[in-house]
This record gives sequence, C-alpha cells and structure tokens, in this order.
Amino acid sequence: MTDRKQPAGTETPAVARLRGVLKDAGLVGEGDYAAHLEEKHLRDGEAHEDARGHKRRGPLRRPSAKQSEQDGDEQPGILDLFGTLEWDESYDYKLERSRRLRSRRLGGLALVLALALAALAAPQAAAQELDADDADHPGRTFRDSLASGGDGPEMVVVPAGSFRMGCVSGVDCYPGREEPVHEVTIPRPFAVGSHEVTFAEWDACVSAGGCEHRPDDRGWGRDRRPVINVSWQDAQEYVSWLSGETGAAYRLPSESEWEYAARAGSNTAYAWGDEIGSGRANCAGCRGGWSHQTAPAGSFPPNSWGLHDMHGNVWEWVEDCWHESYDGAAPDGAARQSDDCSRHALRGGSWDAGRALVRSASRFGHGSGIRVGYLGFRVARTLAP
Ligand SMILES: [Ca+2]
Repeated sequence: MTDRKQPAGTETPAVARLRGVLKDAGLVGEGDYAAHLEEKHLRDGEAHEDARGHKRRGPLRRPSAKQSEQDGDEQPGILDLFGTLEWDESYDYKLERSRRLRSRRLGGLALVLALALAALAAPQAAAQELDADDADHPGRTFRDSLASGGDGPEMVVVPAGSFRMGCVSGVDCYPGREEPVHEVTIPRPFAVGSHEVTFAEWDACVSAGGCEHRPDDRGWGRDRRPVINVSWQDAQEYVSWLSGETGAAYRLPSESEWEYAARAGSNTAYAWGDEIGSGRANCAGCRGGWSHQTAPAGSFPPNSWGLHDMHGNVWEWVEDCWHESYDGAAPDGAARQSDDCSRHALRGGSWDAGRALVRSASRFGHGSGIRVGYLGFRVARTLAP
C-alpha cells in the first residue's frame, strides 16, 4: 500500500488548513483566495486546464459563443469553480484588486508563517503513522500494491455513520422506487474508489489474465476514461482479481453504501445542493463541457468526502439484486441478495442521463449480463477490524 496525495485539482488538507489559518487571521476571505488564484494565472501565464482537460498557457479567456455552440454545452471556467468572479469582469479591475490583496497579505506575512507552521506540523506527523486499515481516519486515501506490479485504484476511507436513504430532498423523485425513505446505519468505516474504475485499471486486469472481456471504448479513448461496456458479472471478475492481487477484500459497494458515499452527509438532490448548476458533473443537462461521451476520471470536483463522479459519467453497478422499492431494505448497509437477482442495481446516472437521473437518490436496474456504453462501476473495500 502506498500513500497518495489529494486528487489533482482539489485542495489538499494542508492547503485547507493554511487557508483556514489565513482566514482566521483576517488576512484573506473566500473571495480573496479565488482572486489570488486567478491573479496568479493572469500574472504568470501558468499552465492550466480548460474545460476539456487540455493543458493551456496564458490568461484565462471566456470561451467564444461559437466554441460554446460547438461543444453543445456551457463551458465552465476555473473561476466558476470558486463562484466569486464573473467572466465579464475586466482583467484590469481584477489585477488591481489582486495588487491590493497582495499588499495586505505582505503586511501580515510573519504572523501567517508562524500560524501556518503550527497548523501544519502536528497533523501531518500523525498522518504518516496511519495505514489503509486505520478505521478512525475517514478521508484518507491509499492504493494497495498489486502482486503483478503497480498499484490498485485510489481508495478513500469513508466513515461509519447513519443517514436517511431514498428521496429525502423531494426533488424530481421517482414515485415508489425511492421509497420508503428509511434510516440506514453503516456500522464500520469502509473504503470506496475515489473514481469509477478506468480503462487503464480494467486493461491491467486483462493483461494479467484476471479479466477475460476487453470492452470497446466507442472511440473515446481508454487510459483514464471510465471503463464502459462491462456487465455486473464482468465487474465481479474484476473485484475477484483485485482481491487476489492485493490480499484485501475488494467488492462492489452495497446500494446503501453507495448512496451514503454519494451524499457525503448531504440530504439534498445532489451532494452540492438541489440545483444541478454547471460544471459539477457529466450528464445530459449538467453543463459540464463534455458532449455526449464519458469524461476522464477526476474531471470534476469531488464531493466533500473526496469522491469524483458519484453523479453522472457512468452508471455504477452495485452489489444488490434489483428490487423495485425499499420495502424490506436492510437497515445496516448490507447488500440485498434476494429478489430479482437476474438484474442488479445501478446508481448515479451517466453521460447520457438527464439531471433527474443523476440525483443521489436515483436508482435503476439492468440485466446482470448486459454490456452497454453507459455502464461502469467503482470498487469498495472492506477494512480490517
Ligand atoms: Ca458515476
């Protein structure tokens, strides 16, 4: 098992702590932080990623109307991720504001350094002593080493806890299917993939002889694209191989574990609220910048527990046999192993699904052997007691 840093494009715990110190000291606020990042790009012409993940240099620019039309979607910008500045603000104004902020920051530099050192030192020293099965540290990421070489998928430790499962938001509910709303208690922490299993991860299984099926990628590319055209049975083959390679108990998440992880403590339609917004996910109507195809893993911000693409990109197989409602659902996070096991449950919606289907509560069932271009999965792992 090896440690990993926070996924690219997200704020590391160390940066979050530093920002907290700066904010507590009254030296920066949320908007100041966004302005600082933007000014840094404008000043330095640093490489940044556009909405399609392509590396670019130079000032951020508003996409042309023609480009937006070609993409068939509204292009999100880096500024939109922070939600504090608009594209139509003049760069001169923003630069002037950044200069004022920089001057203010310099005035408190000594204090910032002292507070930052105090905030960073102790927690990081403690984190280095943990391992994958340390159950008391949710949010920790790790990868298990494979016997055949390389590492397995990046995993995130999810805490134990309780939540209300089903259509608790009242937004776009599917009558009956997401009811009755019921309390579920996840008794122990577990780990779940930070992203959907990618083609690269699947192809490693094929190369090692653990997976027989080599799915088509529809011409979208493999590498970090989520694997598609895999059945529930194919997914079982993958987790069985991964368990053998790592010596750890890999499996699909149960349906309740999946929703618990997708909600990440929220009770809204989406982990970020009741509105679909823009630049949050990849679906039809998500305004995510990807036109009717999958997006590479990690193209969108994770939820507050560090999980990407729980909403959209590909539907994800879970362990449970399909049941049309939550009648008789287990209250302890266990997978349903009876009822219609010729079908299994799918969660999260996909690149071709509308916004109602990518809600946290949305669920669907498909024949267990079907292979289509909107079906994929992510793995879960039981942590040692
Ligand atoms: Ca997904």
